Amino acid sequence: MPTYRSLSSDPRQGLREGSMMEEEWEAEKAEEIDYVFKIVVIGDSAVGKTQLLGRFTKDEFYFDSKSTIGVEFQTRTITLNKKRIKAQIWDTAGQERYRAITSAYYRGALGAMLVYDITKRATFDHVARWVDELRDNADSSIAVMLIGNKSDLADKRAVAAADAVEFAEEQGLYFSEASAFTGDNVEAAFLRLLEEIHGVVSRKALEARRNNAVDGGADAGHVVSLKGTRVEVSMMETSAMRTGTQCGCSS
Ligand SMILES: Nc1nc2c(ncn2[C@@H]2O[C@H](COP(=O)(O)OP(=O)(O)O)[C@@H](O)[C@H]2O)c(=O)[nH]1
Ligand SMILES: [Mg+2]
Repeated sequence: MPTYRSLSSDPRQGLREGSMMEEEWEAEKAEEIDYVFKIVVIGDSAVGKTQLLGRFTKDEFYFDSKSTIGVEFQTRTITLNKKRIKAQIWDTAGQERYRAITSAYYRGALGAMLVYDITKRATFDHVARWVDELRDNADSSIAVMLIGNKSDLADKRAVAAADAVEFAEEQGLYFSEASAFTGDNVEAAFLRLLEEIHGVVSRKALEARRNNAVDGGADAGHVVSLKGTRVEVSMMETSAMRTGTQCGCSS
């Protein structure tokens, strides 16, 4: 059992290592969390993954950020469709070297933010590799949002939004440009991803209930675990495509 620590500002900060799962569970019950959705942030080094995470979870941008600040994940709880959803967002913490990320990082992830830097062409050229990495390591139903970060540096743009749109369409990804620096589109992109995950998980839970009803098992009609991280999702029905460069998320 890995002993990950979170620097999130929630009451579980400072958990004793090893007993985290149990205490998290208690805290989640107290907070009445309906789902915990694990999201991984991936992409080349220095594209702004850590800053995007900071922007979404704390509405902060760290001017003195080091390339690695050693935080494995951060959380933020939001209400979506009347459900309390805790986004547990994992950071690569400097392991972006090709194939250096272990499969444990991807385990149980329901969503991925795949980030490139619009001012660095190579980071976009490597996106296909990251998609392969996801296909090899993550659940096939994982919802993926491609993010062209640093949209505030439009004068240094090296990747046309149209190229990213085309790639996203081919690969069945959602797409948005964003800026961790200004905050532009960051919230919208994360909320869009969380909505997609919620859709997948809800459909999956419904299916499981139907199957139970058909089987007439003792559990018929019983709602399967609503813990997002524990719901097994093996099918992706969502294929709605983003075609604009702006995230069309409704919040
Ligand atoms: N102008 C601008 N700089 C950014 C943005 N996001 C991150 N950066 C900068 O890019 C560098 C790498 O960011 P970081 O989040 O550490 O990248 P990571 O390696 O992908 O986690 C840092 O100097 C950040 O301040 C952004 O949206 N706009
Ligand atoms: Mg980082």
